[in-house]
Amino acid sequence: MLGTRMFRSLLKGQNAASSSSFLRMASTLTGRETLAENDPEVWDLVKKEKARQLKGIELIASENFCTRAALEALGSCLNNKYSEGYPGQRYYGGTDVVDEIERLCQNRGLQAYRLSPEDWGCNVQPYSGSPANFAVYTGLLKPHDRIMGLDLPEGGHLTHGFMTDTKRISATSIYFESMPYKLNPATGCIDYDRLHENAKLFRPKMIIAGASAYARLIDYQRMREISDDVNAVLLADMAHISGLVAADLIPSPFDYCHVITTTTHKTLRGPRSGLIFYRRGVKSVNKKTGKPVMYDLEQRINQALFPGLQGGPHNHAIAGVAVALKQAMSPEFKEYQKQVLSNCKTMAETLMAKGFTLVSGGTDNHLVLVDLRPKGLDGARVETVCNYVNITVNKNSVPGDKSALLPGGLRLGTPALTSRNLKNEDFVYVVELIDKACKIASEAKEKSGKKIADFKNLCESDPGIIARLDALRKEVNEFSLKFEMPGFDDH
Ligand code: DSN
Repeated sequence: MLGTRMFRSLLKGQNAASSSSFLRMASTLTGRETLAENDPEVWDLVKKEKARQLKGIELIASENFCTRAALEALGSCLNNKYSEGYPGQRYYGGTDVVDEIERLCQNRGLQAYRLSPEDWGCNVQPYSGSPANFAVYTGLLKPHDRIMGLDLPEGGHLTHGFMTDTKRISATSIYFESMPYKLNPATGCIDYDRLHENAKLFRPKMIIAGASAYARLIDYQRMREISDDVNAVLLADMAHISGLVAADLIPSPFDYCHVITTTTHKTLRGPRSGLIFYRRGVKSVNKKTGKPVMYDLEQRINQALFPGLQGGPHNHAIAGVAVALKQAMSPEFKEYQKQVLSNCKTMAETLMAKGFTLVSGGTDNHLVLVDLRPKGLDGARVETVCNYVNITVNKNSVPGDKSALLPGGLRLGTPALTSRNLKNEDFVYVVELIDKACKIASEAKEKSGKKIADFKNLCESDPGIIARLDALRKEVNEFSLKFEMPGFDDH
């Protein structure tokens, strides 16, 4: 953990490793040199990024600050080991230890979500969420089978089948036929009735329940009813909310879905990786014979992942995920996730009190989606101003947007700052800072006109705007540096 003190020493020490030590080490490399000694250029960039994270306000809803313990596993000798295959069935020697690690991670994955190994299995090898999703599609679908996912501009994810009128963008829309489902424009929530109607016409083989910019809870029971009605597999991509599900604070996709994927670095707060959970055991009973019909998801998904799509598992990431999953079973983690939700409610209420419009009118999870259009603003301009003042956010499309390049919304999440121990009153102040950034954006827009390029130029050249940006950045930095950050002291 570190705050202002370490930040100052980071800034002072930025060029500490001399070029002569670099040359000496380069000619007699033992492999035991520090990064600072061996590659000061990369070391300085790492420290620069650490300083950016420390002095900034991190509001990207999918980001978090991984713990030091999990990062230690990630930076360990486990990086060195090849182990294609699965525990007990590898293509290389020397895999006894990584077998233990992978089994430990699998078991912790099941425990963290309160699953029995008779009913569920867990593949811990996906390199991240997109490869996890693609492995599920590859294992369970034939090329050109049909899928339905929440449309990307309405809060879905690229890998849920995104395509435009003119182009198939995601490989999931190239290799499979995708039809999106949408939000109800009146409520900003998923339109389950329309999804059901369209599913009956489109007859998808798979329906995907999951989102990357949706502030409400998903009705998995309803989605399962729709999936059963059209005989589709129900996949939940819980990447954004997997920490909240582990903490048992929101409805669990495990109650209704056949397969569940997740990344491990968002609300779950582990290193970057992915997990796939699949049902196993008895699927149904054959009415004629009375014999049990078993799920066949395990073999199909495991084979699709390896050897179908991936090579050697990232054993260092798997170990880091195991550490994060153990943390996710602790009472502290539950308290952390409660605070993530509470902070998000405070952020939503404070934004609305300041006249901001939220898609769906609020939040039930870790993020809010702000519709900036009623304020005469857009996500691109506000993101630009926020960037100048070290508030990290992302522009996001909101329902009804015409342009993907100039979307009307802003996505804001609480997981990362809550890991720095910000509480409700701190989020009231964070909203003050966002509001100030929006006011600067409004003024700069008025002065610069329609083009976003002119807006950026003005932010870099207008003395009045620059002075306001500088003042706000100072306020942001002074506030952020009060809070410690998980991870290593200096990198
Ligand atoms: N890039 C992630 C997000 O920001 O939601 C999704 O993969």
